[in-house]
Amino acid sequence: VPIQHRCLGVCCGFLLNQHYNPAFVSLQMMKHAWDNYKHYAWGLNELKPISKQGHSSNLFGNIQGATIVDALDTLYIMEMKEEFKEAKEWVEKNLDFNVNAEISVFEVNIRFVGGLLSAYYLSGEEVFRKKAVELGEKLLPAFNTPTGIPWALLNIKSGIGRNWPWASGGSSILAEFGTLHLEFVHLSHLSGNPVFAEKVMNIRKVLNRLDKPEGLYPNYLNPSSGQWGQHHVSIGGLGDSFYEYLLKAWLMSDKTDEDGKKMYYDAVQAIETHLIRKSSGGLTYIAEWKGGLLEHKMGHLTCFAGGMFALGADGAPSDKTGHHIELGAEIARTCHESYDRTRMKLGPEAFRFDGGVEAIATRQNEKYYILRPEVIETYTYMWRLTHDPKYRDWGWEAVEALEKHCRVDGGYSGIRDVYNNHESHDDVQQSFFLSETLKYLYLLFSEDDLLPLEHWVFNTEAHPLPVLHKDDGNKEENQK
Ligand code: DMJ
Repeated sequence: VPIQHRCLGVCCGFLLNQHYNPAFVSLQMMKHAWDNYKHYAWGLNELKPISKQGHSSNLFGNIQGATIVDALDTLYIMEMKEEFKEAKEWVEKNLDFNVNAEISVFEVNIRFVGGLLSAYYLSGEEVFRKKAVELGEKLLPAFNTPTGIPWALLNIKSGIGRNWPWASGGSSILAEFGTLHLEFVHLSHLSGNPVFAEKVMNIRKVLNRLDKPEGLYPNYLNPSSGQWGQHHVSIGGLGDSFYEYLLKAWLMSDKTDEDGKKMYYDAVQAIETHLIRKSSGGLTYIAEWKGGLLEHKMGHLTCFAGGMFALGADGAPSDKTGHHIELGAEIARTCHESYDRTRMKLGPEAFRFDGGVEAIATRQNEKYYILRPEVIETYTYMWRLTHDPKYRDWGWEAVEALEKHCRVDGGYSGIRDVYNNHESHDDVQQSFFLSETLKYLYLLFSEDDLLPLEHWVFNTEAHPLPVLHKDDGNKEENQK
């Protein structure tokens, strides 16, 4: 369908008009999110779209501009040239890492390092490469622990690290230290300095030496003793992107990283045996595992796994390829149900399969939706890998719901209770709405040759990184 550049006034009007191209609608959504951020919160981390002011999250300390850096590649991909130019100028003049800030190593890596790397690879502008490497160097002291498993939090001025006070027995978190690999391999590739790749390959070594209960990876690992903390296993929060990065490390290495491949498929085997269940109503879900007992709950975050299983299907043992695609399709269906069973047609933070319910949140503190991308992300992978039109239909349902319930004058806001008749807005426009949710929507409705999956892998914040082909010297990086 040719893109029709028409003026889109108020949301609901254009949604009813089938002549509009859905990719163009996602672009208009991006424009609304960006323009309001620019107007009310320029240079700050995020936007509060109801109170129309900046929002600062302590995840980034006082590093500023999270939305700008997270959005750079989406602006580029959507060909929002003016906006990309002003974002680049802001990065050149204002993005400053010489600050006294305690930051989350994981969040800064996936949003800032990932965002800068993608902006560099897409645009070729040297400033992004330089800033990515400079920030990568600031993160290195986080690895100064007895095992080399990094701290969760780091003061980037003093180089002093520590872990989240709530984490079991002073542990580092699997999804945090396990989600540095892609970016750090690229940092070595772009800087010529092997230290980044060495740090993340060492994490692999530590993990490979450890016994895993039932072949599963607990979410907590103590960086001093090198021992697991509580035996909690999750493919959602605290575990999720660790598994994603095993698969993507192999794909990004042009399929030379055999160790990453083995770790991924072994982990999926254990997940299938111990965590994946089918409800009596026929919905496949991924439960959480606590010391051998299952909690029949699935997080919105866990919904990314549908796309991951489908993306990994090709490399699975030959008799399992179809099975992994099917697993992806089943998870996509379950997550779609979690949206469809709410009043607002947007999914809750977590939904349960016990006490007589299926794919429904039962606790008040699990009923919120904060503009998260994982369900749309899975639709996008499923569409690319199967071309079943239902995934575009489901993506369009999400667009309609976002426009109806999350769009406000000052941008897009999360919702406190998706089962309620009336919107109670949380007043935060998360930076990942621009980097992930809107980008995956745009890709879902675009042709497959826009960032083809054979040549690009998306980091966990949806920042595309190129596959390092065998003749680009990646072998060397994978052997470190
Ligand atoms: C993002 O920052 C990333 O996708 C991360 O892996 C999980 N949480 C958010 C989005 O929900």
